[in-house]
Amino acid sequence: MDLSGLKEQFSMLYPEAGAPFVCRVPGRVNLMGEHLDYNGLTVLPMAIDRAVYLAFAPSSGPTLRIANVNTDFAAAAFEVSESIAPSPAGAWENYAKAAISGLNQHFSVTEFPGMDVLVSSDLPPSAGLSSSSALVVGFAMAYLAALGYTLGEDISRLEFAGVLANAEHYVGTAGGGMDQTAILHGEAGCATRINFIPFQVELVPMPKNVAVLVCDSLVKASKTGDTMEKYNAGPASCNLITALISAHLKREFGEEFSIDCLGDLWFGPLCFNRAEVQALIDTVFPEPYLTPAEIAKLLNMPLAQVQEYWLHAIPCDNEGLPLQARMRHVFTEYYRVEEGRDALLGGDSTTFGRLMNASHESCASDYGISTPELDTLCAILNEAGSLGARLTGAGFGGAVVAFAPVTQVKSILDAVRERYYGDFLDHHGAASAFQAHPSDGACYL
Ligand code: NG1
Repeated sequence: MDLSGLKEQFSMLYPEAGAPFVCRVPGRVNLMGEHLDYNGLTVLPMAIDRAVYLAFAPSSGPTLRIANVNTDFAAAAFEVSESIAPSPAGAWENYAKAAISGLNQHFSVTEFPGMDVLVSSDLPPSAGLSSSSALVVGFAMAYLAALGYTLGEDISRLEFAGVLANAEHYVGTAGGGMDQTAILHGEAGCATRINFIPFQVELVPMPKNVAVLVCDSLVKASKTGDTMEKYNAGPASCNLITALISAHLKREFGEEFSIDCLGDLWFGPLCFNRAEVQALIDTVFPEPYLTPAEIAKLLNMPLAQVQEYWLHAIPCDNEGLPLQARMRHVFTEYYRVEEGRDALLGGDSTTFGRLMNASHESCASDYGISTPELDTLCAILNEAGSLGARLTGAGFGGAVVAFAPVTQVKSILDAVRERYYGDFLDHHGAASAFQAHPSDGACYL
């Protein structure tokens, strides 16, 4: 990134502003643990060497002006206040509004500083590499500085990540805290194993003999409209599964036995082991599907209430809701994260690759978040010599991640360029397949 060029552009755009500060906020690729974070279950992503850069300077009034070097994202301005109304869904300034609203609330801000910001990025948007969370973290870092607070002193990186994970719900997605945490805690050469109950980060050194490849399917997974609804069906299904398990636990063991999220099965007061969780799942979900009427009966609730709480957000076909498969994904994926972490620590990239393939299969068959393009990319990567490949991030488009022997990076990327971008898509997408290096987390430069 040409930082002096970015600063010059900033000064031309905002001639009355002072010399800008700059922060670098990386994207992340998730290596293992998809759709687990909002369940309070462990994930294993890494921050990458592609990032969003923000040049920013505080201004005197309470106005925030933002612009992007990429003119697909139109310049915008809004007043900072106690309650900032969102722009229409999909507008990129909502990420700034999300970050600022979150910090205003966290710090109980009453005097609102303004700010001028220019954004530049080499992180592909809507590719499952967390460009949206990188923006939220970046705007928050800039606003934190405008408020006169210091990251790491006035608020820890972990607390900051937690505040911003909730703040991002402002844009309408019901995501967990994986992205913001990975982006803020990355370290060169390491993956980050993120635990949510309790909230903590473990750095896991990556094996030296393996390269991480990222290939964008070029099917945009921007979380607006349709894709946001598809994404939010995941958290809604898991909330419903949680309610059904809670109802069962209460019936079996008494009123005090309930869980708030699926992670509580392992990490809450119950502290179940693998066999106990498996037995519970087999009991509560003996059949692949549950109809709305069966759900209402199990929850001892009127159907209308079940509809209002959960079903409006979850697509349901004639057979009912495939809750058994959704739960199977959460269960098996959680153990793949733990086995994957051990494999990385042991330098066993072959085992990790095998787990990646199993994870992709589970995301596709049990969680229903893959696409023909993502499946094709994974197949091409494996046929070309990868150790394993899987979709990464929310799914429904976006990118896949693969492990490759370091000696085969070029031949594998060439195969993807020829067979996926060439034959399959008939598109010039050479720059969309690249090696990603585990990198440091967000920082002020
Ligand atoms: P991406 O791939 O950045 O859209 C989303 C969620 C994560 C997580 C993953 C699936 C947001 C901001 N991010 O990530 O919390 O649930 O999907 O593992 O909602």
